[in-house]
Amino acid sequence: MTTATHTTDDYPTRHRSEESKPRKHPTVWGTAADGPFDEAALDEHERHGFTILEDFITPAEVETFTGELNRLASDPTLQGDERVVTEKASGEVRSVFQVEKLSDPIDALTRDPRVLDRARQLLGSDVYLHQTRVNYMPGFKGTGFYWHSDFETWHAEDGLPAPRAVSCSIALTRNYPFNGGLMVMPGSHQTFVPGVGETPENNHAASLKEQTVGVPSEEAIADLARRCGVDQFTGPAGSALWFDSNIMHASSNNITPYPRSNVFLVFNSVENTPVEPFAASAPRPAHIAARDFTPLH
Ligand code: 6CS
Ligand code: FE
Repeated sequence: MTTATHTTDDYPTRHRSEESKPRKHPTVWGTAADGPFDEAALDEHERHGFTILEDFITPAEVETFTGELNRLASDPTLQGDERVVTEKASGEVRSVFQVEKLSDPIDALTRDPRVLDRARQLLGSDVYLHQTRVNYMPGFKGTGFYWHSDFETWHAEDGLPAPRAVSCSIALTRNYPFNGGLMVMPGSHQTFVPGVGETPENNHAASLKEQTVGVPSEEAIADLARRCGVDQFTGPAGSALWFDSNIMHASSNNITPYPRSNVFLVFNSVENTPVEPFAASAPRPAHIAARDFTPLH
């Protein structure tokens, strides 16, 4: 592991402390001169912790990526593959991780200037993929994701020192308020909320199906909701949500006939590579937490 560029007491973690702490790092590390976001957009992103861009990819690209998701979900050679996570109850495909290694079109998307230039600008450096996944959120039986901060997990279980990572979620189906559209608490990324409880061995085997460890207390969620409110990422297929690694977010179950399928690309700064996990006894597997820090070009 590389040496930490940040001290270990920047963010308390799980069993050591349940007390929320103010964020100690910027949200936006670059400037308007570094990429496509202008100054106003960067200010908004710093303040709210997320940015929604409609028509981010074309309808033809939506069709291509949808075809890739359907191919991955039905590929018999991926049955039982550790990168495929199924729904606890229905057994339907819930997520597929490390998709850039399973789909050339998605691999090309991670290097597309529309995506890569924005990730570099927000993180103020070269970037690599910490994690990629597609979430299917199938109709009728798609189960949601309880309130959490991604960074809390990526700090505690993957060893990321600081919240210098950003996710780009691209909608491949219309995201409605009622089919599991991602809820975010605007501004909540400025507060670090440690998860509650010890981290079991191989927690990811359960947490990627239903996260119960590493989630904040109901008091912390209620306090953040009181201070920040709740907003929601809705919009047509082709829209993109850029969200800070530490923003509190969640999605509800989907009992409608309309799937909510998104591609998630998680970029981490090459100056924020993982050290030893801050709570788990061992790092998670490479298909969830990349070990290849080669900058994307
Ligand atoms: O543990 C993780 O890395 C994953 N879990 C959630 C609920 N969101 C981020 C990520 O996909
Ligand atoms: Fe998440």
